[in-house]
Amino acid sequence: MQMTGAEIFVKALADLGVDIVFGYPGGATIHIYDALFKNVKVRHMLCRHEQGAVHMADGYARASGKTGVCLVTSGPGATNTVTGLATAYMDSIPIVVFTGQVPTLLIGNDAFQEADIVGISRPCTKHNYLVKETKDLARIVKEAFYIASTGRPGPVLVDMPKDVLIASARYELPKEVSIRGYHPTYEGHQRQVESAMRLLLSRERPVVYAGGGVILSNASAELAELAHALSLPVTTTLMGMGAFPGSDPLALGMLGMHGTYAANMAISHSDVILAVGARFDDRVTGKISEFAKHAKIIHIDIDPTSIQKNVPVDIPIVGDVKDVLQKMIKLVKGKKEATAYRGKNAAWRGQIASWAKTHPLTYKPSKGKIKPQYVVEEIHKLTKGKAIVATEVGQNQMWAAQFYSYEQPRTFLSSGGLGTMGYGLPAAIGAQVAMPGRLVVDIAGDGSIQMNIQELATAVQYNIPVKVVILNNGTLGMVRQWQEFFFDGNYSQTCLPRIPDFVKLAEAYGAKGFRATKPEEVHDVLRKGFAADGPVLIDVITDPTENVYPMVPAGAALTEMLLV
Ligand SMILES: Cc1ncc(C[n+]2csc(CCOP(=O)(O)OP(=O)(O)O)c2C)c(N)n1
Repeated sequence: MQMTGAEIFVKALADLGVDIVFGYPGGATIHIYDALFKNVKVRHMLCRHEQGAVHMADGYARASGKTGVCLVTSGPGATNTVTGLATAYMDSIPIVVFTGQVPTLLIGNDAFQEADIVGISRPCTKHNYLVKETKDLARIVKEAFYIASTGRPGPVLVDMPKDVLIASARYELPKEVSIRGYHPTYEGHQRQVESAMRLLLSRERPVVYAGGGVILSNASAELAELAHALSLPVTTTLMGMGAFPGSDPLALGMLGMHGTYAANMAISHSDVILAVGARFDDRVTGKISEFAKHAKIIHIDIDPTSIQKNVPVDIPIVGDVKDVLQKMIKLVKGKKEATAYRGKNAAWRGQIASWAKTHPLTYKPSKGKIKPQYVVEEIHKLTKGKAIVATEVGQNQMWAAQFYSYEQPRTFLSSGGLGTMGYGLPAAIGAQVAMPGRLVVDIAGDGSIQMNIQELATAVQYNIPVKVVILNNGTLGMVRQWQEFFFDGNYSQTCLPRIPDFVKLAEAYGAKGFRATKPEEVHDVLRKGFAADGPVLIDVITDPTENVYPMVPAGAALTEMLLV
């Protein structure tokens, strides 16, 4: 049967099981919108900004493990997705962004609303396509989903010229996908796995350094099993929060610039590191020549190019984290070597426990002022640690990582790699769409929330009951903190004057607004806000002078932490 490109596109989405598309229409995609109007299978959520739409697709993907989908028009619609693409690219999140394009004949002619989005997005997508013929459309849609979700996941962009969407062709969705030169390695090499285990068991001061790859490969259960079999202390990156239960006695919390004292000391004094689905980001390593100087490094990653990229690795294992951990578990499970090893590293665990005891994550309460850490602790108490938490970027993000204990994967959604202010609210909406039964909280800063606050309108339109908690310190807190520490307190452009009345703003959008200005109000205001129906914004006026500790100054070694 002949169908238009627009109809083929929508049918392909339906046949691939896409249940929701986050998007914003325009002239180049108007035929698709007409086809969507007539298709009942694919829901469309109308966002208020294309950047919001991509972050929603991204939050949907992080919370559910499914691929998120975004649809925008050509030109400015397409360029507005770039920050969202780069955000997903840095954090290896599977999304597919579909863009409209001017008619093929006009490409390169400075046509109205033309942008070379394939060129622009090349460095921040895993792959991208310009569809040249209607007959290729269904195949390309299928390939895009395949590439986004396999191997090291990532964003894929498909650019669709208007004439391709108008012309007709037969609908043929291929059964299988095969792409020349693209064959991710899933199975870890058995002999490498064996040498890794030999190395690990020969050492006494092990640390597991777990990243977002553990979550992406759904390998949290395996990580816990291996760690428990050998009593391995586990530290996670920001992206790895929830990959290992925060309350587990073996959990050290986050490492790196704002990591715990115990995690940073353990990494610095370890003699072997098992890096699992992590990429040795500079926020994690600090001064690279000082990083884990005494340790041999085993690195498991599905992406061979991320191994040896930042640090020399002694035993590389390319493969799916889940497969490799399963192989490792097989080698030690129930074996007497495992029991012996738990004895062998006991002294080390004792040392780590004493580090954790001398410098726990803490803050000084101050009379009359609301401490942001306290707010996060209260959110944790009230949600019993079961919420899905999205964050914006800055101090709010770090406190959300430090003072909420994440017990399960896919419960902490944050822009780790790119550090995108404005990510949290749309990501929270996307997560709530994916997980309608869960409580989803966006922990926000007063600066970041203003970057995509228009998406409150989307939440209200579709009655998405996200709860936004603004840690309102009246400043661009994280930058202000750097100015205080490293620029003699020259607070250049970090004081945010004219902050809107967030409660009134929430109400103007049709959401509910609450406010706490004193410590004794925090608990009740949060309780009321979380219990209220629909989208809610809770403005908490916090101490503007509060800083995030510990802090490893940029370029310093992990042992050179500034402590409270
Ligand atoms: C889009 C974008 N612009 C600028 C920055 C640089 N930046 C990092 S943290 C920060 C301050 C964030 O302020 P706020 O949202 O109020 O959060 P707080 O640090 O006060 O919790 C800024 C400006 C960024 N990360 N992203």
